[in-house]
Amino acid sequence: MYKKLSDLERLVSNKKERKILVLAVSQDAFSLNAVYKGYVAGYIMPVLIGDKALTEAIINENKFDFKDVRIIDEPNPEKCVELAVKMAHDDEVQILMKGNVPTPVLLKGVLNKSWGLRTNTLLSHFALFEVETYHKFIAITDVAMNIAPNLKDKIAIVNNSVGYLNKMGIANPKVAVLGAIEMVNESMQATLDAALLSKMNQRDQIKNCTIDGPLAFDNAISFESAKHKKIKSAVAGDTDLLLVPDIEVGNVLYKTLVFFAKAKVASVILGAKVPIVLTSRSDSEESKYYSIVLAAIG
Ligand code: COD
Repeated sequence: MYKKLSDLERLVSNKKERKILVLAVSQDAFSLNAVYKGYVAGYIMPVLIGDKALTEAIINENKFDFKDVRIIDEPNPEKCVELAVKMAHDDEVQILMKGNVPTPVLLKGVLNKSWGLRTNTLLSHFALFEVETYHKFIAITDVAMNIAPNLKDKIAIVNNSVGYLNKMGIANPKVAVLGAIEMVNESMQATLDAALLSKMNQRDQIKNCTIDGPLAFDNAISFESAKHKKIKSAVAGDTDLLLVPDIEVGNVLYKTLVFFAKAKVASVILGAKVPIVLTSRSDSEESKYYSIVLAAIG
């Protein structure tokens, strides 16, 4: 059973080849630092696209000893994104990472209809947490990309995350679909969607996982709470993946865990042709590094 983000290293350390990671708009000390750690650990081989002079200045200042690393000089951020996305589109790289560029610029490139990274499924955000008070990893989706997913979107979001958890060796992840309560209330859409997702899972319309919901947050993560409420569930108290009803719930939960519970987090965007590392400036260096390690599993 995996609990610590450092356990992710075990999952990639048996891979024979480094994954090629392209960093779009590479003149960013925080991203370069995480990329360098992943390079030194032997998990990735970076390609850096950005302003070459600025990128090299950061590399020299920090004494990053990159050997055989390609730096492609492109001062225009939009063009950097286009070049990086096209490399992933053309199978030249296996991971895309956002550097010193706003998220919407990167996503616009990723979603481009002719040279982007769309597949036949929705793109969604997958965040993996190490929480001191929980007995194993807990993943949460979607806290950063899909704003107000409908039932069809939620099916795609669950499938993306379950597929990734399966790749991580978690064969039949337990998925809790969150609501404010654990009863179906016809006025609460989240509880209706949760019940439908659970039934679809029972009927094998959503595979490779066990889904239950609606579950309130306490029942999802605590056996005692579930027992107290006499909830019979194969998921309650032992959840691997929390599906949140919308981006507001997800984002507040994510930040609450990080700021109040001092949780550690790694995250990737799934559903595109390659995993995308899309951390923000406020994420810790550790979080950026483990996001790269998480992406290298895919
Ligand atoms: N997966 C696949 N295709 C998508 C997705 C997706 N998740 N989202 C949009 N598309 C496609 C649409 O089908 C359409 O063809 C095209 O992209 C444009 O769609 P729009 O007009 O809905 O897209 P945008 O550009 O208005 O919005 C897409 C965003 C991902 C930018 C938007 O959903 C968004 O702003 N999400 C929240 C990002 C955010 O603020 N996160 C906070 C993070 S900390």
